[in-house]
Amino acid sequence: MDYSPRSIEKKWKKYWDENAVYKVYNDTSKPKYYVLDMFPYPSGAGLHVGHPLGYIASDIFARFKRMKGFNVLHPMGYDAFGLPAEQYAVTMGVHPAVSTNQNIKMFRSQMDNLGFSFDWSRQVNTSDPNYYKWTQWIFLKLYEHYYDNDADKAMPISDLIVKFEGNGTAGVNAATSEDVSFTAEAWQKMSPRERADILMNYRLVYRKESMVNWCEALGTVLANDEVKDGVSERGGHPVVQKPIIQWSMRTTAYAERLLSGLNNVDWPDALRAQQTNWIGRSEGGHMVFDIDGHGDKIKVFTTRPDTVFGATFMVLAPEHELVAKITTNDQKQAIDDYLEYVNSRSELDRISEVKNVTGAFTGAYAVNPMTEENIPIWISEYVLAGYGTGAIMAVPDGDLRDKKFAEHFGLNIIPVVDQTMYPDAGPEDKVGKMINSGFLNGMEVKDAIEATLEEIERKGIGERKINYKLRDANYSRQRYWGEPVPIKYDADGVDSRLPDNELPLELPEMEDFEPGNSTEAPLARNKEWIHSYEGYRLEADTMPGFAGSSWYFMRYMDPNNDEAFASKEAMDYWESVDLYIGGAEHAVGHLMYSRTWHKFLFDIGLVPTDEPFKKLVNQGMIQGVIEHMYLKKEKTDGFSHFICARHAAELNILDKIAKIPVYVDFVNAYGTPDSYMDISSIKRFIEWRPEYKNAIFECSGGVYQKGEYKSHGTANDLHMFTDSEVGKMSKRYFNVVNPDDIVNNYGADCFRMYEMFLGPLEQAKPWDTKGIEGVSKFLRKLWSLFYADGELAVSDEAPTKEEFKVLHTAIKKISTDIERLAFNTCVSAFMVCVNDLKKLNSHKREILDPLTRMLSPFAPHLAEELWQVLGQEASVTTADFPVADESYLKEDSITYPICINGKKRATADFAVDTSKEDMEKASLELEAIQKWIDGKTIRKVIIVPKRMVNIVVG
Ligand code: ANZ
Repeated sequence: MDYSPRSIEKKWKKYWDENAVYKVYNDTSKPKYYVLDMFPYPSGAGLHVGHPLGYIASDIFARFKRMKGFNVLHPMGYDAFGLPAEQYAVTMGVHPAVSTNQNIKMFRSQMDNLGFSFDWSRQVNTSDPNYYKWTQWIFLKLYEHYYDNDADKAMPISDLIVKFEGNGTAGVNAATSEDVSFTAEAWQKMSPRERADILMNYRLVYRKESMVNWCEALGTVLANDEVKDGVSERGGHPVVQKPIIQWSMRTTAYAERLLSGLNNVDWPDALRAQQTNWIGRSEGGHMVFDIDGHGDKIKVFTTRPDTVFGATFMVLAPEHELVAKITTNDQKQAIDDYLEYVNSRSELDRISEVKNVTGAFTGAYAVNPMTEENIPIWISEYVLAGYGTGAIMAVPDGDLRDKKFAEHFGLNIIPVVDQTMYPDAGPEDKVGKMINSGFLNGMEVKDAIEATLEEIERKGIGERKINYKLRDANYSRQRYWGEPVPIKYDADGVDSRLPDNELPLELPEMEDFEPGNSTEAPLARNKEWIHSYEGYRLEADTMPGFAGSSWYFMRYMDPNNDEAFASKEAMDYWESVDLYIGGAEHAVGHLMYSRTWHKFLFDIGLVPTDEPFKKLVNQGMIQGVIEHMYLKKEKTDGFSHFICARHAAELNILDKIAKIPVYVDFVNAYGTPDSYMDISSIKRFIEWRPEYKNAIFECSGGVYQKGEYKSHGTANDLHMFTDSEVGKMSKRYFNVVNPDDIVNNYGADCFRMYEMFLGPLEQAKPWDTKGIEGVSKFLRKLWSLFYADGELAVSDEAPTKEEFKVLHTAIKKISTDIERLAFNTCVSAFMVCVNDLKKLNSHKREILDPLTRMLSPFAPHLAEELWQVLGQEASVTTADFPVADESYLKEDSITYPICINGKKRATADFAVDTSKEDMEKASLELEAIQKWIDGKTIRKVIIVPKRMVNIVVG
């Protein structure tokens, strides 16, 4: 029988399906292991060969753990709400629910094709009302809690109300949007609307007017991580700043715990560093400056309080509330002009372009609390409204931006830190001795910072403060395709929640779901739905894409529960994710949001751990080969003129060339530097791009045009070299490889092993279809250990020591490498093992049985078939993973070269445990040695264990 992946794979998929082989029970008698993939959003493009890389890796690991005796949870689902799914629907002119379902079917069939061991009975779909009921429920829990800084956890808003009733804000230390303080009496006197507004300042999801990234083309507000270089990440549309009222999530309340939690997870250093920078903790102090002739004061945040004697001016963010108040009549025009300029700039422009120094003087002066000198107050775009207090004391000697500003506008510069002892240090290094700084003079910077903080606290003009760059996450989308927010407003605008028994608040069917060109969300147009509660108006914004993905991994534990998002028993058993594999692009999005939600759910006792993902691995991207043809920008005799890439480079005319990406399969032997198109590929190219049917193709070896060629030799000599590079796999470059095509040709097992063989999981690597042949040959060779010349060849003879050694060497290598997720070296170890067995002509059952079990995580279909060939009845997935027997790996004897004065004169085999004395004696007795030492004096015999015996004679 020959190896036929197609029929084998079909047979075993059916078997797995019919026998529910991958169904997972919450069987607490076994130790658990949870392997999670980042679930895909079901886009219309389907999977390409890059997507399954992580899925194959996690599947191998899940299967391995199962065979090691663990009860393994390995689920899959769909992140189906959100912008991408909706945009696809809009482009295709179908309803998102319809396109999402179609896409889910396609994804499912593509994944099924690859032989994954997912328990599909646990599938989640974030756009399914039975799922988003719980997303809404968790949202309401966030809404009903605030962050108590003293308890360092989330607490019920109802407790806060009790505090307000008793003592007002006295004794309340909570995470808020704004500092507020009031008495119990004031609270009692407030209207319901006023109270609602106060509570919003505390809720963990809250409404607030905020400047948002407004994208006209997408008709929505974008999160910061959806904006790249001032345009939307999807589609590259312009983004401007606009104030609207919307929901936010108080992620900042968790900043410190998000940071410290990174010490307790096994994540890649690069990822932890990204989150650390994103959180951006900085230690310093608040300091208050009087304004000359005004009652108001300016509060600044500084990381360098020690430099206060060098603070020669102040800068407010243009949006700072005091700007209008303190600007003098003389300066009003200058300030107004400047504000107009700033409005045209995005936050990103403002922080990235430091080259141009811009600003305007308010005409007002502050008083430096240490020098008691008057210092001018300016406004400038480099001070951001959303960070610290939106105001700074400017120290030209300590901060480069302040220095540039002072130089540009001719402001005073006082040196305050002498760094001559630290020739390599810059201002940011926080080293040096204080000068011109009163009581700080002579102190080292670090001590001076501490001394200043003590002094300002003593004087009552400031206090220590830790700031974070992290911002609260935007939680509103003015879009249709998302979870409705279960909040209603009465006629006075007082918000309240929907009761639990009204959940899910279902997204209504709407024909016209596209975003309009205002900030109003599409749901607001559905008057019937918006007013479905008598006397109330429902919230029209929907939740952001990250809502559903912030907790989906908990739902897999108990996916069909209607009483809770998952039962306590299920969560106590599965606990949290042991291994999470996914793309590095989610570092500060999904992975921040889900950690925040998880910490919140932990605070209120709903999940058993503080961190959701113990170990995390980012798989590298699979890249594509990009092929370009060279087209001359100028036509020749009115014809488009393609030129051989090599030739163009030689002629040095690259500036006169346009690069046209072409389908990689038009190109022969692609891969740098020898990719070329022959006449048949040029013909296929013309069929694909008929606008070039008359073009001139100037190849190496001749010219081709309109079906005719002029060549020095035959048509076969015409080679049109292309330009190959490794880059993104993308439709744009016509280099997308669909896994289904590979599976059709080679089988899923071959595809799986080949993807792993490409290189280390974490590394980016180019897809190269050529290499797959090697893996396919390997599988056929493996098959030939079972079937020789089409006949069953398995024998019950006892294996030799050598055969056992080959097998156990592979078991040892593969089992350690799987644990390290080094699947590429596992595949090589399989290849070495099969080659060696082939050389030994081994067909023994005692060897093939463990080999088949070991193969099962990698090539599951083939392993099932071979397992059956070996006469087994149950699925190989229920068998144990083989264990290496070290006794087979020990060398019995070693062949030593026996040298005289360093020259090899003979060899001898010694058992590994032979003593040095015995080796020396035996060596000297060898006949071949005797003749060399005859009559000479033996000065020394050197024995290097496992290496050599050297006899020194003279
Ligand atoms: C005086 C000073 C002297 C400063 C000195 C630095 C060096 P990080 O580490 O980023 O937190 N700053 C404060 N708020 C700002 C805002 N809204 N926009 C722009 N800059 C702001 O840096 C904090 C420092 O950045 C603060 O310390 C402040 O300048 C500035 F030798 O105060 B410093």
